Order: sequence, then C-alpha cells, then structure tokens
Amino acid sequence: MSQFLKNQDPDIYAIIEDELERQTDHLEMIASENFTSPAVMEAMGSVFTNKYAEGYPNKRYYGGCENADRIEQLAVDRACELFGCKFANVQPHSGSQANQGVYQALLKPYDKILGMDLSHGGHLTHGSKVSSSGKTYSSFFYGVEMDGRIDYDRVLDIAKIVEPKLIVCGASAYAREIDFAKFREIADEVGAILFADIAHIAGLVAAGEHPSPFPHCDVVSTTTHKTLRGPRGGMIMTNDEDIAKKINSAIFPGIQGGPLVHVIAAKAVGFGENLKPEWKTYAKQVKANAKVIADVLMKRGYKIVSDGTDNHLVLVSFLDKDFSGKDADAALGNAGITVNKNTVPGETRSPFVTSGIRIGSAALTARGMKEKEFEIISNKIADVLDNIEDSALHAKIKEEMHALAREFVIYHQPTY
Ligand code: DSN
Repeated sequence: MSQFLKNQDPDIYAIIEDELERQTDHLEMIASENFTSPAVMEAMGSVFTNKYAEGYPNKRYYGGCENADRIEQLAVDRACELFGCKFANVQPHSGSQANQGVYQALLKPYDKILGMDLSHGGHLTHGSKVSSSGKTYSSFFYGVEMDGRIDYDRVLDIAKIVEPKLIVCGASAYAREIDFAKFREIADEVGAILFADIAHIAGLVAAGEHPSPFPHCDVVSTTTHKTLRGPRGGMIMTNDEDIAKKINSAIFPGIQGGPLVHVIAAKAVGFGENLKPEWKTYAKQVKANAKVIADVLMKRGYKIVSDGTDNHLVLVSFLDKDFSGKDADAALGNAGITVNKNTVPGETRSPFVTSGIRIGSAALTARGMKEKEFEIISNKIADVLDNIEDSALHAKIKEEMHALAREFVIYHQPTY
C-alpha cells in the first residue's frame, strides 16, 4: 500500500493492514465474497473518485466528463460483449440498487411480483417484506421442494394463482442450475415480465459454465464482486431498447445521483479480465472445487441440500443435528474458516440461528487453491462439525488453516 495513508492517518492504515492480515490468514468461504485483482483496486482508487458525471456518456449534466464518458462507454461495451446483450447500465452502486432500479423502471407501487422465498435461497430484494421490494410491491413467493430443488410445475401453479406483473428468478443460496428457459415459459403463460438476478452466478455465466439468462429473460441484474471478481457494485442488462431507456431513467435520476466513476472504471477492468480466455479456467475450477466440498461433506455424513452442487456454493443442512447454523458458523470461525449461517428448506430455527451453513469456493479458487486443498479444508470442516464443542481442536485446526492459507497469496495479479 502507498505510504500516503500510513503517514497521514496511521489509525486507519493500521486497521486496513489488520484486515489484509485477516483476509490473508483466514480461509474465506462466504459464497458471495471474492478477491479482486490489484488492477481493479488501482482503478477503484483512481482520480475518477473526484468526478461528478450525472447522466450518461455524451449526455451529462456536468462539464469535464470527456474521460468519464470514455470509461463508462468502455465498461458498457465490455459488459455487453461479456454477457452477449445489447444494453447495459453500469451505474448501480450495488445489487440491491440495481434491483430497485429494475422495479422502479417496470412496475407501479402495489404491482404483484413473484420471487424466490428468502428462507429458500432467494434474496431480500426479491420481495421480502422487510425490504422496499416487499413494502412497495405486493410480493408473493415460490420456493424449493424438500429435495432442495425448484419444481418448475409448482412455480407455474403459483404464478397462475398470483398472476404477477413480474417474476424474479435467481437466488443467493441455491446450488443448482437455474432453468431460465423454463421460467420464460412460466412468464409467458401468465403474461409476466421475466427478471433474472444473476448476482451469484454471473462469473460462471460469463464463462459459459452456467446457462445464460439471455435470450430468455427481459431484464437481468448482477453484482460485479461475487463470482465475477470485480469491484463491489451492480449492473443491469437487457436486449430491449424500451426497457433499457426506462432502466436508465430509473437509475438516474430515479434512485441515484452521480455515478461512482472510479468504480465504473474498476468494473471495466474486471470485465476485461472476465473476457480473457483464462477466465473459463477459473470458472471451471470454482465449480470443481465446490463439488469437492459437497462430496467430502456427504462422505463424512453431512446432509447437503439437493445432494450436491452445480455452481460455486454448497448448502449444508443441520436439521438432523442438535447444533445450529449459528453454532457451526462460530465453531468454523474459531478454526480459521469463514462461512455464513443460512436457512435451509424445512427450516425450524429463526433466521438469526438457522439450521444450515452456506459454503462457497470462489474466493479460495481465486487464491489458486485446487481440488487437493479443498479436500483438506472440507475434511477439516467436517472435523470441526463432528466436534462442535471442542474449542481446543478448533484452535489447533486454526493454526493449520492459517498455515495453509499463507501458502496462497491474495494480493497478486491473476494470470488472466
Ligand atoms: N449478501 C449477498 C449474499 O451473501 O448472498 C447477497 O446480497
């Protein structure tokens, strides 16, 4: 890191150094996190943070935007090339704001939306009653069956009863492929707009390692920092010019002011990395590593929701155990392995306690770990869960996991 911060504000500098040490030493297995490249971080820390650029390329409300225009246009062009779509809005500050922008563009208050239940793997912004998506619109839900999978016939039955204006497909804790073509059929049958939130799987979609939401979905949102490995932020894409215009107005001036041009620059750098052929190798390895987690934990007697994974995450259920997701999350944290507690189908505990954990492979894969390391780590996860109250064992495993983690640097430019 540069010395400016160290000299000017040693308190903040020290905390950032501590965070670098934490990220280096711990095994980061939260399914929505990743390690972005130094090039992305350099763009994020660039002089574009000084610039106001309300509006869109060549249609700004401020002068001096000629370089911001070039940056944003490059980000848009790269996003469209990456996902094979015609229009992209790269201004949403986050995935939540991207989704809010989609709703604002296409719905009126109290319109009906149908999304995946949060406790079944959906997201707060898919209509949860505590989110503006559930307060502003009339939200209804589909979920997964006891086998942990979406039953598309059931979704159709629910859609026929609800008659939603918009259907949301996409999830935060669903380990199986999402069948966008099936969702299209359902949307067509009930005359709904089809909106895909691919925040979790976007990096796999970009690599051809998960089916694309295009051409099936009318509008698609994503974050750029999960499996895509770019900077923290959001994006909306579509092939429909009319929808694109409405989205642009909904994001600015609808819900946001000036775009974060430094983050847009970093998004462009990230998309540049995603467009390289080597990106496919990373995405394939992410999936292979997640499969190792599922296979090892099943072999060790743990119940994996849907009995495996097609993507970057694994959902482990403790419904048959006398400890909770919260207990497991804490024990694994003490053993140097960071995951998050998660509700599971058939949940009996509160969302703050839960009966499961979600484990992801994207971040450790970005550090260069492969099947061999994931097999070691997954067995250690099982050792911790088998001995959930043995804090001495957790402390011993923590030392081993820190040593393993330190063999794989996080602060390096990837080869793609
Ligand atoms: N917080 C993200 C996740 O963990 O999946 C979704 O917004």
